[in-house]
Amino acid sequence: MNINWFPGHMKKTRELIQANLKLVDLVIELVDARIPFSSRNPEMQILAKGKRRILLFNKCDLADPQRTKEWKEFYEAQGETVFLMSALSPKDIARFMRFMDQIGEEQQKKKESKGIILNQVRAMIIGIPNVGKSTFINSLVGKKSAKTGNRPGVTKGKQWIKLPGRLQLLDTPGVLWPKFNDQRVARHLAFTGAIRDDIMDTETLALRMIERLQVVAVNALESRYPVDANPERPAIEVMDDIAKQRGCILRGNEPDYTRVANVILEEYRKGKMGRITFDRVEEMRDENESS
Ligand SMILES: Nc1nc2c(ncn2[C@@H]2O[C@H](COP(=O)(O)OP(=O)(O)O)[C@@H](O)[C@H]2O)c(=O)[nH]1
Ligand SMILES: [Mg+2]
Repeated sequence: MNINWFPGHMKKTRELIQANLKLVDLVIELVDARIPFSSRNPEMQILAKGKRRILLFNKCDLADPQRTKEWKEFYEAQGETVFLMSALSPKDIARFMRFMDQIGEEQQKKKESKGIILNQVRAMIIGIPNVGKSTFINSLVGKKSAKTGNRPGVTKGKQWIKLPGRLQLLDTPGVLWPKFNDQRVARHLAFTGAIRDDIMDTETLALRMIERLQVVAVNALESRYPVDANPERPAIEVMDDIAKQRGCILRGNEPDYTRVANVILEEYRKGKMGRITFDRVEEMRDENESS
């Protein structure tokens, strides 16, 4: 299975992000905690050069906490500021707001030392499709904030959301295109639903996902269905067993691959298999070193 997907608007997107970057002090880059490597567009680091950046791991409620910790340490060792959360958790949103107050104060102190008074910190949110940008913005907006509307000196049509404290947020997030030279990254994006299913063969995708789950989450697979998901077993046998388990059977007793594939993909994406992370620090680190 080869996943090739090149959005036509890449250049335009890049230009839009660059224009918006000029308006902000801070970039909040969202990644999916289940794929903290695959959901990150490396071009972001180049685009946002010189800006204060926060790397926000979203959907932590769906990710394996141990793997999340490893990825956090991995990025922190590279000098990134990492914040872990779920955009659906009001507690996490409150914690994020307190964190932003801290960042606001830091930024202010930096500017004060240069003789500039900073009343506000302007931020923009960036991330690939489906990472939770809109959900996050909606959760932040809640009741306590209001849109400030157009402001003089700001590109026409830009809306700022005033949050408690010093933070102002650009209401339109920057949508990054996913980046994949590598088929593993592409598959991990597809497993989590970051790439639309209809651009590839769902049955093959589910089969690849089983293969990966046999490595990263064999227990989850075995207790969900239950099947023998021993990594030594061919994924297709595991898939056949799941089809039987779920009654996804066609006339003539053949497995209904289309149906079982949808069951598997949907149950993973809804978190019904448990908290599973596909990206592994040790693998991605090896890849970085070999490239
Ligand atoms: N479990 C979970 N789901 C989330 C979280 N954040 C967003 N989602 C879901 O992910 C999907 C995509 O979110 P959306 O905000 O539309 O992503 P966007 O394309 O980046 O704006 C939606 O179904 C959200 O409900 C999260 O932290 N945890
Ligand atoms: Mg959105």
